[in-house]
Amino acid sequence: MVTLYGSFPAFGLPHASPFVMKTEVQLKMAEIPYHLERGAPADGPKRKIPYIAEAEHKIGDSTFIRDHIEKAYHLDLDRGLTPEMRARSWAIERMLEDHLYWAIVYFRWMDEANFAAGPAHFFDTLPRELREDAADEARRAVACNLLGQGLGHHSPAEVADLGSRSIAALANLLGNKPYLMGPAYAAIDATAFAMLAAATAPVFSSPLKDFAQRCSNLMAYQNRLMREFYPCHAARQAA
Ligand SMILES: N[C@@H](CCC(=O)N[C@@H](CS)C(=O)NCC(=O)O)C(=O)O
Repeated sequence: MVTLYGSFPAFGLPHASPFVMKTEVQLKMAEIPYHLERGAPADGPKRKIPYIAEAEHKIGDSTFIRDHIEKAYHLDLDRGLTPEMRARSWAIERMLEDHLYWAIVYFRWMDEANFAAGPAHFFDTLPRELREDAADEARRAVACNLLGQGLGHHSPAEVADLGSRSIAALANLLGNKPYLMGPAYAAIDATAFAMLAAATAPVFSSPLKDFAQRCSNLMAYQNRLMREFYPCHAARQAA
């Protein structure tokens, strides 16, 4: 049995981490039974979540986890896709994971109100006198990561502009198809769904969320995938 070490419901989403949501949706697409545990990045082989454990092995990074499940269970989440569609999927995945994700992180962590409404609560279980320092230290580490990645050097308006270009590209790539590659879902839909859900998470306000919410095809797609893969969460949201 696969154990998925991941995050927890937060920010009005099934998971705080879009990478955990991507992997969980890919496990559901693959119809592989799994057990979900809360994981600490420091315990993972890549010092990030998600990671999975199966028998003696621990595998980290959502892309390598997908590779592992496809090989171990002899399946292909992109079956039926042409080489050109697979190449397009990879390009979309990199845009979402290595670009849009960081714009989402920027607005979650660097915006005062969003930080207070979201990431600051990661430290709620610490003794009261330690919380503020721990939150400040984590925030400084995220600011450093954003500088290393590059987006941290830009103003909020510039990050909003760049991130919105990725969302607009995704909206145009989806067009009026049910899924990114056509009538049936493929692995890339797990990433796109998870990143869109993260960009529009209920507890945050951001220009990315405003932009995404104006893309009606993306919102219909996100809501459909939420009903398909997280029916209980979708029903709670609708109530
Ligand atoms: N490339 C990784 C990215 C995973 C990732 O960035 N996870 C974040 C949570 S969304 C994390 O563990 N951050 C904690 C840290 O960097 O200390 C993947 O695809 O799994």
